[in-house]
Amino acid sequence: MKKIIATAAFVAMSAISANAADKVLHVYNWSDYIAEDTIKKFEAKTGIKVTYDVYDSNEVLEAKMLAGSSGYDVVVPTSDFLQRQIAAGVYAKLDKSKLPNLKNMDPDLMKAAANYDKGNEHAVIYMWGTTGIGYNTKMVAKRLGDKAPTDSWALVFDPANAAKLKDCGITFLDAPTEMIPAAMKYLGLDPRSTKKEDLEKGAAVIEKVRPFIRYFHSSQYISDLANGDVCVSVGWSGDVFQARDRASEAKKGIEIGYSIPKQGALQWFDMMAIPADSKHKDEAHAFINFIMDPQITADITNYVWYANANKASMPMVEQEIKDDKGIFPTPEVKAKLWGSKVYNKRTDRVITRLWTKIKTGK
Ligand code: SPD
Repeated sequence: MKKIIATAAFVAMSAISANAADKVLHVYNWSDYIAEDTIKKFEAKTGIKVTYDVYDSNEVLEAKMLAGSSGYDVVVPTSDFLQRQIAAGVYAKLDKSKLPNLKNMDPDLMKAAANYDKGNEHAVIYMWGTTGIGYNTKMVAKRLGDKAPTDSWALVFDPANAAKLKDCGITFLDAPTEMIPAAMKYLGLDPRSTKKEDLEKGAAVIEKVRPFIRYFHSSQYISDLANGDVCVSVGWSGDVFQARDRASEAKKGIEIGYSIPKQGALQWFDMMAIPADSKHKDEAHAFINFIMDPQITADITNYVWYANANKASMPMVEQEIKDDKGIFPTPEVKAKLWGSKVYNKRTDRVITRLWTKIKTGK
């Protein structure tokens, strides 16, 4: 009898472990965008084994999504890219009955995200931020004086300033739909304009400072700013704060600042979504729901320095982060932020052509 029970227990255990081993999830997220232990905690809680890959460009993610059969179950496009990918049928509708933690989300921010995804049917906010300027306070002051316009897009788009900063290193995001509108705003144009002539004027601003730009890249600047290898980066809020944090831990006297330029800046939402061809939709829902756990979201914000949209997580977010106006801007600054524009194919082609010319000179 004992032997039968032992055999039955063994069979049951093997079934459980075979089941757990079967449960897998493929996540594709931005680089430097999750706490060290988030995935481990999810695996321990659910028994689902996660493969976690990273990217640093919406264009790269979009190419994979439009090609299909990416193999990914959860991806994190920015709201504007999300919208046109939804229109292309890339994403599955969320089954909200599997997302009880939706109750933790900030209704105002989810309403803002609904401008890109009607009824929040396909996606949930992961983190949000702004695209501004990260700078090495001492290196910039040495070249431009104490009155350096670190609060203005003129710091990087005025050739007189950019020329003086060339030797210490200026970097731009390799993100045409963010850089060209920022240059348009510097000129006093509507950064959301889709008029060809406005986009061309913005691109011309960047072409003029092109000789002074060290590189166009969307993740390398974190370590380069932190190490003093570059002095000014147009970058994403949390990434610049990560650079600041690394610099202060290294104790080499490098101080990094982040500014949302006085003319205004882009505010964006990165959204968790499930590709329509995902083979692990239950696991994907479990992951999205897990991320919306208030403590898990707070841990991520505390690690990556990005604002989240999870109201219930706020008591667990470090005070230093909640108080930082570069992460959670004041209402006055918020009023100057603009939302990502969703470009149609024609405008997208114009932007791609202008960007290629900026980067290659052709
Ligand atoms: N390292 C994480 C960067 C996340 C940036 N999201 C992209 C926003 C694009 N507007």
